[in-house]
Amino acid sequence: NGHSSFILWFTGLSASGKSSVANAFAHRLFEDGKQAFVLDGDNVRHGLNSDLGFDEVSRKENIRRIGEVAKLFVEGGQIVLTAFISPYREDRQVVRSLVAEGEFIEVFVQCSVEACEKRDPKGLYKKARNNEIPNFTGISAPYEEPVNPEITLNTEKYSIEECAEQLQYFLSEKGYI
Ligand code: GGZ
Repeated sequence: NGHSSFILWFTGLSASGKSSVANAFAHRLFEDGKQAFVLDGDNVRHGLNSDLGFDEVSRKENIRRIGEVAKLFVEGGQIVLTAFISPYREDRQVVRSLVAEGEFIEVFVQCSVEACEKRDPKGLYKKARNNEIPNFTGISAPYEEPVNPEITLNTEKYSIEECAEQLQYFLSEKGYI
């Protein structure tokens, strides 16, 4: 469909697997000789957005800035993958509207709160249950599921590699890669 640079916008709960699938897919692109860049909490929340917390206003600003950065990547001809909870539908819609039609691909990383809480790789759900972390997504702050994501990847049913494979298949079917 003519788009060689685009945003793969992963959205989902903490511990749903957003960064893992994004990195697995970026690796596949690299092996196909395609350059891609992953933006996630590790390289954005500790740097550019280190002034932001997790209240609603901060999350909106977090997503707004990431959207603008992602747009710059697209203008620079890159494939950019973003892995942030991005819990508000409206904020994801704002990012979608920053780029041309077809250049924003919403990837819903689906996984129930129960399963994420069971994984709890950083012990954050436990802390949230003990009221040690306020406004925790899925526990004490909302997550608005996408209504019409371009693709849904279910990490409860499928492995990280299977999800990366499903994404690869989808994008090649649609002519993106
Ligand atoms: C949700 C939180 C919170 C709260 C810290 N709620 O599993 P992680 O650790 O590595 O991913 C989560 C990350 C979420 O940051 P995002 O920038 O993706 O969020 S948003 O898009 O909503 O702005 C989690 C950690 O930060 N974390 N406190 N209260 N996740």
